[in-house]
Amino acid sequence: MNSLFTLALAAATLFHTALKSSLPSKDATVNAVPSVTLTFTEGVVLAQSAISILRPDSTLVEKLVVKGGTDPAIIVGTVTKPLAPGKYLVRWKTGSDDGHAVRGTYGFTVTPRR
Ligand SMILES: [Cu+2]
Repeated sequence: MNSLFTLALAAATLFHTALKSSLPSKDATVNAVPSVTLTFTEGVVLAQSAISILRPDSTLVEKLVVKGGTDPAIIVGTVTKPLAPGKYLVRWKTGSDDGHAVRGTYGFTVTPRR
């Protein structure tokens, strides 16, 4: 790989979209999770977007139906099955406007309702 190509890759990595915030947020403890909302630093490609909820051992709990909103930087996955108390992972992927795929995983915990 020549150095110019390496530089171009580094620049692309700097400028494509990144996860800015999420609901539930990373490492949050919540009573219920009706949906997962991911907000990115730039617009994302809905057709390349996927959000799943997994157990900590990566067993699939639910692959969410993902929708966009009026803000192209936000995607929302609807959780149809109530989550039992326990620890979970959100695994997401999406596409930047520049064509690069971005992905990530973060954890959250569901506690019993009082
Ligand atoms: Cu990029």
